[in-house]
Amino acid sequence: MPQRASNPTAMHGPRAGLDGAALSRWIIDTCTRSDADGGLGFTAAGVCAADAPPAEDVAVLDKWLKTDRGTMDYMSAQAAERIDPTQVLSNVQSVVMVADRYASRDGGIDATAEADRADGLLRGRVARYARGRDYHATIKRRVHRLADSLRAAFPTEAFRTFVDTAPVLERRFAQRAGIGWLAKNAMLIHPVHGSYLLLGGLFTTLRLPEPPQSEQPTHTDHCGTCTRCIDACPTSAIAAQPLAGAPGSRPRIDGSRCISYLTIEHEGVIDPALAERTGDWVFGCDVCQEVCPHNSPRPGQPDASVRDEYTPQRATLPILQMADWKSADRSLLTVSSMKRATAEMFRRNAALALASSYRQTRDPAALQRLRGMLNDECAVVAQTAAMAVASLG
Ligand code: B12
Ligand code: SF4
Ligand code: SF4
Repeated sequence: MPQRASNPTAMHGPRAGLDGAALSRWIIDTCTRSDADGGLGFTAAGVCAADAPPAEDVAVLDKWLKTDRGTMDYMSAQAAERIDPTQVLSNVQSVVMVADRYASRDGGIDATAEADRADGLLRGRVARYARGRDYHATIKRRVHRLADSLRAAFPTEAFRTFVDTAPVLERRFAQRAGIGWLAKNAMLIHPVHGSYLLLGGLFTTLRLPEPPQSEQPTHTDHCGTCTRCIDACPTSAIAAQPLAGAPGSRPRIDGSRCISYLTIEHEGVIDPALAERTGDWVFGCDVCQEVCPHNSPRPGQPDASVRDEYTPQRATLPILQMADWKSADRSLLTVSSMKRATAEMFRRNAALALASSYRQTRDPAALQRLRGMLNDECAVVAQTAAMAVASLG
């Protein structure tokens, strides 16, 4: 059942004099209480010290920035801030991390996308996180409410909120704050809620003690010997080879091979060896989460709710039409995080999805449309179409 976001009961700030562990508890309780009960309706929340990452994490980030970041130059531009939270907020002491669940456990059975296909149009899939309203706005609005109420109670303290919007290692802080463990597919996984979680939080100069282990447990790694995500990743982006010298057996993600990067972040022509493996994904990719046993249904265990804002509006996009998209067509997507990709990127992604569709179905409409893209006004799209046609032999 979706959780209702409308007509929330007014949220009350912390009572005067509240501090220490009691204040941390008030924050966690307020974040996770439902909107109807005057809370912020997050699936999970936690607090931790705003410490710098340990040396092994810095080594992983360093290696990632050197070899795995592709064209994500914004990541290296703010590397120093990512490993030193005081550069993001001066004198920061603590972090509040929150997580919103955006999809239910479905064991990889994508019923919403399947339902879309009933109209017979050729369709490409959108990753689950981008199917509803833009999570940046959804999470930020509620983290701002928390910051406002704390600011009113502690006017001399400073607060800085973030949802992908500041150079913060969000997964690491979410793990430190007891929300889950960092898994082999790089995702932060909650032992009960799985990995279909989006993160946000705030830095503050307030000192918030971490609640005792009984209330905010540190989750151990529940990946064990499983390698499903590594085996299933279509582009082998999850490097089976762990980083030399790093402790444990965790692999790292080569961001430059990830379909999420290729379809959303990368603006140029995609390496042909990878382009043939993007399948029907036209915005993001969920394969390493679909195969993860922690996202499978658990018979007899009720599934936590997903907020109304994440109700899918577009689980798929019609690729024959998308092949013609101009900037104005993206206005369809302004309330979703899909607005991040340009019209040219959508046309390029449509070309790859048309080729994939033709490989699967031999539908002549897909090949005909792909050939029509050879003269696209954008050189990247035209080159992609040429490469895709050539790959079909
Ligand atoms: C850049 C980025 C991407 C890039 C690179 C992904 C990546 N794996 O790094 C691309 C575009 C590929 C991407 C894809 C996706 N992303 Co993204 N992305 C980010 C962003 C902006 C920065 C991540 C980052 O710092 N990467 C650099 C690596 C090195 O950092 P890291 O993965 O966090 O790893 C740290 C630790 O885990 C540890 N570590 C990692 N590996 C290892 C290995 C060893 C041996 C050791 C010791 C330590 C260690 O060290 C690192 C430094 O502390 C964050 C938001 C943010 N500000 O954090 C969202 C974020 C990570 N993305 C998110 C999502 C939802 C996705 C996708 C699922 C979207 C989709 N469906 O298409 C995919 C998932 C791909 C995947 N399996 O990781 C969510 C993840 C939520 C969650 N439950 O984990 C975030 C947190 C956004 C948010 N606000 O919710 N993303
Ligand atoms: S999101 Fe897709 S391409 Fe990226 S690591 Fe996961 S399975 Fe591989
Ligand atoms: S698929 Fe297996 S190895 Fe990968 S994240 Fe899930 S439990 Fe861990």
